[in-house]
Amino acid sequence: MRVTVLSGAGMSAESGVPTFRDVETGLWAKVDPYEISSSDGWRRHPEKVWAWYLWRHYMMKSVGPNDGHRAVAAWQDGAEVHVVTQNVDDLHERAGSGQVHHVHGSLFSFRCDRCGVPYDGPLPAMPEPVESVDPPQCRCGGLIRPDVVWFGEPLPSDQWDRSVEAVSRADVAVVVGTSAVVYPAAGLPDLALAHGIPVIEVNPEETPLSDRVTLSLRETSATALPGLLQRLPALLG
Ligand code: BV8
Ligand code: ZN
Repeated sequence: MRVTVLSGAGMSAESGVPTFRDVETGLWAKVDPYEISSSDGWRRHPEKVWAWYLWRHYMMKSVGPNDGHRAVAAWQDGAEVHVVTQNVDDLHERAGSGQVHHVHGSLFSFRCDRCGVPYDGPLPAMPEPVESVDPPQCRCGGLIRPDVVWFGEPLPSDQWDRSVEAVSRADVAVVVGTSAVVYPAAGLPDLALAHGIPVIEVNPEETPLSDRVTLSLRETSATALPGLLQRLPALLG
């Protein structure tokens, strides 16, 4: 069986990683996640954007995959599993998933925002979150940025193409922990439905997808995913 998982920030919530929505209440209440994750935000105040990403990069060292990530990795024992994730963390990989497509990039690689050369130089230590840190400079005079996709930027075509293929070839798609508002990623469940592929949503809250998917489970990812594949025949009838 071919399973394609479409995951968002809710997948990492039970690992202690704030979602974009939590960000409005938690640690970063005073920043607008949509503004700080945009190319305009980077142009306006790169030091604030750099501090946010550096903190999120460091925070990943203190968290680990949860039962949801581990369940998706375990599904590989009996199925062909592709993970298409909007998340920039590495928790799916750390849980053991082999086919992970990051449509919005990653916190773990950096590049120059002018000449594009990859940066693997030293990163300043960040024991606790600070509001502003000057990003390193490239020899060309450009600034070092995270390899994430900001609002207003195109998605990496190789990751996107592999994601569209993984959705189009799936026997079932499982959409987990996403508010389904950011395009084009939010259009992938509809692509599955258009191919007649059953789509199961796992989210404790309703989303714009909920009334379109085959089945919407009001459960958290760490609760629903461990037994989900075994439940599929009964759930899909
Ligand atoms: C592009 C990376 C074109 C950085 C992110 C007007 C209309 C339509 C579209 C647009 C428009 N204006 C602009 C656009 C396009 C725009 C867009 O869609 N905007 C939206 C806001 C309307 N999209 C773009 O700009 C994209 N690029 O279109 O380029 C182009 C083409 C050619 C040339 C130039 C340009 C780029 C979008 C990528 C932005 N980058 N992330 C980073 O991570 O820092 S987006 C970021 O937010 C995430 O990656 C994710 O995609 C998005 C939403 O986050 P979610 O993952 O859904 O998480 P969220 O917090 O929102 O929700 C959590 C969910 O989990 C909730 O539903 C909650 O109930 C649930 N949950 C909570 N706990 C649990 C749980 N679920 C399960 N278990 C739990 N325990
Ligand atoms: Zn450069």
